Amino acid sequence: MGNYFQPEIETMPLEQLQALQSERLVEQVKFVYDNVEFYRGKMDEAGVKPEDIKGIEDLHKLPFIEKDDLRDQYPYGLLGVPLSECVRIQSTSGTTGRRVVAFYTQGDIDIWDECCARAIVAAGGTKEDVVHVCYGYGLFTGGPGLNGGSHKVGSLTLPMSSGNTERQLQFMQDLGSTILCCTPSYAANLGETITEKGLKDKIKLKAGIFGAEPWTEEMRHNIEETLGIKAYDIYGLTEITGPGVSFECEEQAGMHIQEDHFIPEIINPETGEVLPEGEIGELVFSCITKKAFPLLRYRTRDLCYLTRKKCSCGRTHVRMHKPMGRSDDMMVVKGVNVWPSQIETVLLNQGFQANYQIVVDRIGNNDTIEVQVELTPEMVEANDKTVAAREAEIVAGLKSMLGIKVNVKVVEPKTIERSEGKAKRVIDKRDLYK
Ligand code: DLL
Repeated sequence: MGNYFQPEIETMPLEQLQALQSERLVEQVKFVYDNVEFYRGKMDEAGVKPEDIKGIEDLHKLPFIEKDDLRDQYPYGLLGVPLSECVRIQSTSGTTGRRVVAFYTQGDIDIWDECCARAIVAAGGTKEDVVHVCYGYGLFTGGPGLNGGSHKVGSLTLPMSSGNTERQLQFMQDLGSTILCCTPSYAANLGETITEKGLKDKIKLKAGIFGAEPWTEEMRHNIEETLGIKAYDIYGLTEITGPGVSFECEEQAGMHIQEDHFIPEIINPETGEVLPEGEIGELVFSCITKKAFPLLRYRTRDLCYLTRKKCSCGRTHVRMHKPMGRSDDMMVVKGVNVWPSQIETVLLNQGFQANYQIVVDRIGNNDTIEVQVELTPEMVEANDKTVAAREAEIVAGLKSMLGIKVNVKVVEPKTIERSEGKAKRVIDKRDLYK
């Protein structure tokens, strides 16, 4: 049997859960129709009135919301409450051109904390634990989310944020951290350093809650082995709330979605048709309790499938398989969401043409990203800058656009292989979606 933060909700019989979802959905649809002009417009355009939505069986009638809608409505167009009711914003990682700003009321923060608390308790957390959070703090949701969840559980929270491995390890030993929260690649890094320094006997970690990027079962085994812990997956996205939209229980067999707050659907990404349980497609979420940023039928672009097979932990909430790919070309590199179009924008702004290639790899536990771009014939003729100077300019442009260091190689014209069909601009050697 499982460890629960709120057993009455987490193990609620399906029929009761669906009745609760229906009630909340009906209320939420009316709320967004009345309070968000953009939604009213979308629903009117689709010919759907709030009274047409009588329960979850009518969810499919609502129009989808896409990332481009969020961009077009930046920053306030999707607010469901007056700005004075909002107490926080969070934002997606390092993506200037595609930045999404999500707003929270205090009630929304409470819901988010509750979801993260459920994840921590599912990983065995209690008020006796020391929760070591080295997800980034700030606009990124990782740090604030797990921090809030840990407070709610009553654990001692170490708000370490990311980086400075020496200090992480020192605090881990001195303060007896028992639950580690960070990206799986950073956990693997910590594991490697702990092994190198022979510190395994000096740390007390028992569990880790890792997410924000794709990771494989091999990585899980490696992390569990080097850190001597049980490693739990956690999923979420800024638009929906941040981490805690779903999380693993002790069965480590898919992530339970917090269905009392978020209704999931799986759709065919080409046609938008809702797919039956078990089929792989794009994950879509409707937020039925949040008020400041109440997205309905938001297309995540993450590909996976859902299962309602009974889980022996006792939770009745549906499980999602870990993301198996994307229906767009977003990559998560060093924990940061990166779109090839952002890289192209930087290159074109600096006078290059779209003859480039992006190579993503993982050396040890660290992601690397290299951009190769051809000089244009005009640049060769003008001969007014060295290749090194051009490379430095692109590195700086990409750092400012993405927030991460990208290696850049400027090459001679016509040296990057031309494709006969759709250009293959991205080579991702990591093979993380398995
Ligand atoms: O990454 C929220 C988060 C923080 C989740 C900490 C878990 C832990 P965003 O920066 O908005 O939010 O990125 C969301 O990251 O659509 C997925 O593509 C990817 N992602 C998040 N969690 C996982 C996971 C946070 N466990 C995007 N496995 C999502 C695979 C994940 N991909």
